[in-house]
Amino acid sequence: MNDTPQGERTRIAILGRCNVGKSSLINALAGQPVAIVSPVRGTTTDPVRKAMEMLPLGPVLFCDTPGLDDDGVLAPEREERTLAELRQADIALLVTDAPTGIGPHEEAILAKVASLKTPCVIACNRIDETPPGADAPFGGRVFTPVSAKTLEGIDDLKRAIMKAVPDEARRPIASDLVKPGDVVILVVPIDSAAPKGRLILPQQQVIRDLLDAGVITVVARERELEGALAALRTPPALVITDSQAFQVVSRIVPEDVPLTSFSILFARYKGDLPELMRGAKAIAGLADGDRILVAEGCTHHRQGDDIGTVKIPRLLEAKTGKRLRFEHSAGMGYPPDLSDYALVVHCGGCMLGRREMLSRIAAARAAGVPIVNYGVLLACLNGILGRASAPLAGR
Ligand SMILES: Nc1nc2c(ncn2[C@@H]2O[C@H](COP(=O)(O)OP(=O)(O)OP(=O)(O)O)[C@@H](O)[C@H]2O)c(=O)[nH]1
Ligand SMILES: [Mg+2]
Repeated sequence: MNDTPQGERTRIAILGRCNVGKSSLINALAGQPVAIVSPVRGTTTDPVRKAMEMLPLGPVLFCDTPGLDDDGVLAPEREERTLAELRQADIALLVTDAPTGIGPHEEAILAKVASLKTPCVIACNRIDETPPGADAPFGGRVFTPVSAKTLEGIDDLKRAIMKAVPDEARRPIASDLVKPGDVVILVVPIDSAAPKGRLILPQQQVIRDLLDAGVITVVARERELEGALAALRTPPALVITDSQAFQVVSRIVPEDVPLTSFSILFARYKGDLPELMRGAKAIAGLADGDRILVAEGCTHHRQGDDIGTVKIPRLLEAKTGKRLRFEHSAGMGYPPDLSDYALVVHCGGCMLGRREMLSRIAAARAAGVPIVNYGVLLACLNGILGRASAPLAGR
């Protein structure tokens, strides 16, 4: 259960004045002490993330943020970090109390949340001390009365959060490409790179997505693919393969059967596939000395033939025949100014939420810089992008 990567979790940013009970509410929602609580104002000094399972919503990532102080100001760098969390959040949870309701600080937060178009849930905490009367200053806004101390209203707050989760956060991965009752074949090579005794997360997610939609899923290695096709009375509605096996699979699957890859499905699920495909077209126009940004969403341990620092630069130079200048960014260190780059190559973003991926893609577009991700770039360089993206055209 703790294996869900951050990028797959519904992100909830908790905002509000100092000492209003934000950290206490996270603990109450989690049912365990995960955040530090104290009567000292300004206890939470930096955003703190906590992953948890909130049934029936599933995996969520709470981000506790420092409160605005009495003047409504934060040290600029702290404010920037809080805003960065808010930009990534699927939902904002604004915490206040009955005496204050929606005061100037809350208004300022709501204005920011509204400008980001983030759904917002308002909690009125400390109802054990001050229950909100009919005249509580909430300006007609809907709020959930709670007490992080007595836990009154916590279940209502969970329901309110659940209702606010945008449909966008529950996007299909492959199920919208087929109909209930259709048969889909997944081609999963079992080689030395496959983890022992299990499937990798994207494969599990696709199977779950198809099962939820009533789609019949057949899983086979590439060696058994011909047998799987022969065993079906009618051709499958779709074949999804690991990209590594695409060439082999492409020769086996008849031309009139739609074929795509896990990476292309996830490029769409996570980002903006048409924009990433436009980005791939820019590869052909690269020139000597062009600056290329290779951006990754996490700071993982790099192995000898690391994809971002070794494989992709090598492949791009080999395919274009140009001397390119590569620069790298990791984690949240995505450069604010992209305008000097000829191309941005981004990782699949498994540690980033879709909102963050889309905002990175939008930043590149705004700077007039083409952007592509690993999956689409590799599909393009291997000459399979056309067939692999055809089943997703217009979706
Ligand atoms: N009576 C009562 N006290 C509460 C409630 N929620 C929080 N508190 C208390 O209020 C104080 C501040 O709570 P925190 O959860 O640390 O508040 P915070 O908003 O995270 O504060 P900062 O991190 O400083 O911004 C603590 O002493 C809590 O025990 C509540 O519902 N009722
Ligand atoms: Mg706190």
